[in-house]
Amino acid sequence: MKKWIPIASGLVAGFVAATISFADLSSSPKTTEAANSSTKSNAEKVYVPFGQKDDYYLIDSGGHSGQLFVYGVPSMREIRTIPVFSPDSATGYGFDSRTKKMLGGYTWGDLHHPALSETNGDYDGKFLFATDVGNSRAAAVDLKTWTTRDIIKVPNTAGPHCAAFVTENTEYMFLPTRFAVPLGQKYESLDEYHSKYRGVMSAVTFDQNKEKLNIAYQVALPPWSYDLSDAGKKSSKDWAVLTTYNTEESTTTMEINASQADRDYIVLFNWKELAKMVKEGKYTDVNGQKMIFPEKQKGGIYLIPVAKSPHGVDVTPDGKYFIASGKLAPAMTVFSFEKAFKAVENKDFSGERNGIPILNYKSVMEREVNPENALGPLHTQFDNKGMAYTTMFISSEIVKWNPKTGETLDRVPVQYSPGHSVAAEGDTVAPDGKWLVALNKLAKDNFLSVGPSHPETMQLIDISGKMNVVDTVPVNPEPHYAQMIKADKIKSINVYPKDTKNPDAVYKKSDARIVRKGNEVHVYGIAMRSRFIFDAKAKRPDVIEVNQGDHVFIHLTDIDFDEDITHGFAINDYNLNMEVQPGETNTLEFTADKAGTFPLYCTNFCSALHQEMNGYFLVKPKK
Ligand code: CUK
Ligand code: CUA
Repeated sequence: MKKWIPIASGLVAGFVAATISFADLSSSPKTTEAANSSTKSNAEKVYVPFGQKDDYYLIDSGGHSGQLFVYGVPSMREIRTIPVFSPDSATGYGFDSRTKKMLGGYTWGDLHHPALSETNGDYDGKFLFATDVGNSRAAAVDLKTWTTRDIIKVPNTAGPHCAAFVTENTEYMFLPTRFAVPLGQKYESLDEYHSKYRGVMSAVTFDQNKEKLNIAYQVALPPWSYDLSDAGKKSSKDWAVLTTYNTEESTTTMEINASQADRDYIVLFNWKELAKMVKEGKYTDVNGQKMIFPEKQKGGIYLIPVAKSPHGVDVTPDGKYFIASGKLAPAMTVFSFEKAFKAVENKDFSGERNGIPILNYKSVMEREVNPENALGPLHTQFDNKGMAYTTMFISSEIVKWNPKTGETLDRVPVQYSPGHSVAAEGDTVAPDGKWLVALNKLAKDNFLSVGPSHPETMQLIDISGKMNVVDTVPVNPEPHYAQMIKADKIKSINVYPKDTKNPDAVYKKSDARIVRKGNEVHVYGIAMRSRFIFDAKAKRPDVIEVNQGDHVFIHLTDIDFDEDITHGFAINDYNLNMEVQPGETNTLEFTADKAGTFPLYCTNFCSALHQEMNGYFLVKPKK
């Protein structure tokens, strides 16, 4: 049993250590005997016997790895890595022409908040969205194939950290920027920050049939930093909220300067009203985007004062409240949508900033909740009874509380410093209330040492009764947020269906061929157990021969329509690698600039004769 070690520094640590002990917070039995039996029953809770499957998928953000990690719950076994914003040589992601083009030359991303698509406020298991803070992009992942299908670059903005959170029927996801920049990211002196810089929010749509992301419109919010956002639900479904910090508009030493004011704001906006403005042509064209300037186009956007430098804001499953947590203030503040709508209607304003009206705090605030000694509240999740679970970054615990009364119901220490937590079906109108996973920033002494840098951790917490931490597993950087969905909602496919309309696909061995058009060489090839066929009629069907300088397209179809028979394709010393999954057709496009003899081979173990699955790529030197 781990000791509870507060990780906070200075005064705070002393204060916490002095006032909270492990025994106060933990429900764990104290005798060794009892601890053993509790450990055993916990082990049984996470044990999924061979042949049986987990009940939930946990899809975890990979932060600055640019990837997503897929786990099973309750076993907490890692099943898969899905590359999204970074190339991945294990799958050839970013090497084949479709994904290479999609990555647009970027070799990394910072993926924070995955969001599942919703229908009527419930996860529908079709798509997952995520944003990239590092290079201002948004992505859509298809959950039939678990592959990234589209990536869009978001202009006029720099780091859409706060997303993605989708509206009730996945009409929009809102991408407010973390960093304010001049429109078009043009050069402007920081002395002009107030007048020339903006914190742009983008409203992004997704066409599920075409699998295409699109920017519907943007809003030029004041030059502040925008943090977490969430969409309304049920009676608040036309609205969305986001938190702000640095409303001080400081341009240096943010650590100090962005924490001066006692209050920052929540931005509350009605996306139906904004969409209507755009439809009526009430916008300005900025670098090809439809931009709403709130100081010119009044209505639809309001500010609500909130305890300084808030981080998270979360809408309750019933859609009645939104809860903001101040990382610097020890309180969670519950606001009422109904009261906010009334304040909007009555023009119950206490002033305005940058042309946006500020709603009267007292009129909208429901209650401030401050559990004793709970420090650093960040993000809140919910169970099936509407109870809230807030991560406490500084006091390293999860606090369960009742948003309707403010009463603290339960607390459990986690190891250590949780950022987000995620509940089963947590962002829906009907969370499951069975599991909560704490996404911890620090592992400290939890695992075998692998040097100065430690992994982050995830802890599985049984929330069906008194909170009980049943498992701790290491996870790659960085678990910012995750989604947990019932496994039976996901309809993965086992093989790609034949696509007879795809001109690059070849399903019959005798159709494999190499076509030359000037200096363009198109290989229409086949991968199967256990050989390549590039040219069915050639003396050596598994050899590709080109001239130096030729532009080469290798279209490869895996004709093993068989579960789990994926082939790889790599050309030695050409820095090229891709995979073709069962039934899939994929293309590598490159210039054969290096003359010589280069073996090519299958990188993915596919049969007893996988080692024989190879050939040659011959490049005849220029005279
Ligand atoms: S953030 Cu709050 S802990 Cu990117 Cu959601 Cu990481
Ligand atoms: Cu095909 Cu290994």
